Amino acid sequence: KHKFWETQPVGQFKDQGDTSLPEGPIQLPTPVSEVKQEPYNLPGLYEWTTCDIDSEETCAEVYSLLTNNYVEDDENMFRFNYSKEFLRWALRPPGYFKSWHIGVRVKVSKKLVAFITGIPARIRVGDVVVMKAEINFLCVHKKLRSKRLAPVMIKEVTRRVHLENIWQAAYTAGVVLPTPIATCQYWHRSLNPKKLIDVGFSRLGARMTMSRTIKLYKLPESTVTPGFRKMELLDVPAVTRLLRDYLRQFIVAPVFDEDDVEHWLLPTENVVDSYLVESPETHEITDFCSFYTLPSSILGNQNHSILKAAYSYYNVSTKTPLLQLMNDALIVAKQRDFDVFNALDVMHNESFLKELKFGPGDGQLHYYLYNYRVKHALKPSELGLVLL
Ligand code: NHW
Ligand code: EN5
Repeated sequence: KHKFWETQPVGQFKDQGDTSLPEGPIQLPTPVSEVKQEPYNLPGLYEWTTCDIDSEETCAEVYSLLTNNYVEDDENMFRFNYSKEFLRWALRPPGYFKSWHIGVRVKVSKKLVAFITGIPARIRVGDVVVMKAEINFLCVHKKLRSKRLAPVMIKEVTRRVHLENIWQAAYTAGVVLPTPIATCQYWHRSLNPKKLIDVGFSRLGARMTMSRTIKLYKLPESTVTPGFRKMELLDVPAVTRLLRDYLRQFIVAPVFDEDDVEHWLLPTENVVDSYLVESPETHEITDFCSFYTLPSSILGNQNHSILKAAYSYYNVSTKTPLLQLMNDALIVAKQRDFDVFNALDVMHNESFLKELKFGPGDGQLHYYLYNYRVKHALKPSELGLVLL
């Protein structure tokens, strides 16, 4: 059934429930000198390219490939529209490898037709911290689908990750593959219900009118928590401590140092927003919340072409109740003109989703590890990791 995935060091469906298999790496590392030195072969019309995302021209080519060919919902009404600034942010974290930004071009025309990326990350699984690659932005042009290009791209990124002496990876997907370590649910909080209904993102509830719906989702004009403010560069040490302490409780979570926090959480216009609560008395940083900006193209609507979505990222509450903190996050997202606020049921998110009027979406997100077996699938609330 999975001709490619059956050959890979990942948990297999047939082994599910076999508790005799040990937790940990499935294949042992080999010396880097023994890693295949040449790229995998592509079908003859295509060639590999390493994408220099710093180059405005290359970044624009990647942007246009993804904008036209990346992930859609199951009814093909919306397609992710990651911005160029977002792609630069997502692909250039501390210690990134340019060689992990891999494209495929048509030899004659040089047109970019496929893409896959890795970035390095330290991730803890249980008590074990491993350097991993996070794999994302796998995309094959719509006209080249089902030609088994994806397996070659996955093997090539694996080879280039191995060349850096890294032997594990983490990735998420909307499709079921062998085999998820966890399956999460997307939840959506309407901020602009009229537009969401107009474009088919949501529907009028039973016995609901448009004006009752608008009233239902109405939010205060300004945030309510005293000391709630945008994160600044000076906050990086305090936020790092807060986040590291918080993430220790989850079975799978990233291990962030100050450089990671500066990169991933310091606000970047139209990419990532972070807010914190500074105690008006002690000036202690007690709480933190963040979201990233990922619009979707609206396919075939007369009136609207972009859905502006915020995605919950990392949130930490020690003093302010999480419910109140996230309500303030919704308020700032509304102020900044987002149409919808999305969240997964990871970490402690379940504790606020229903009360803050999020509703379950029609999409799921499956989490995977490459070359690392876990004994049992995890609950979403045991995950402390959010991938972009
Ligand atoms: S998930 C988003 C993936 N991208 C999209 O959905 C965009 C729209 N779709 C496409 O571009 C986030 C194509 O449909 C793609 C497949 C390219 C998805 N992950 O070429 P063929 C990520 O980027 C398997 C993994 O004929 P295609 C995470 C499929 O099961 N495998 O298909 C990426 C089949 O194998 P099987 C996927 O439709 C993680 C084979 O591909 C997959 O033309 C990557 C068919 O290939 C997916 N999302 O192209 C893994 N979708 O065994 C990283 C399909 O079942 C692993 N397939 O026969 C770790 C590597 C690093 C290790 C380091 C130690
Ligand atoms: C890797 N980093 O299906 C990412 N989105 O629910 C790749 N549905 O937006 C993995 N179908 O439910 C991507 N509205 C996997 C996700 C792919 C995209 C996807 C889903 C997630 C989504 C929307 C629109 C559905 C349109 C028709 C949805 C309902 C909202 C409603 C608001 C009011 C309260 C109830 C829910």
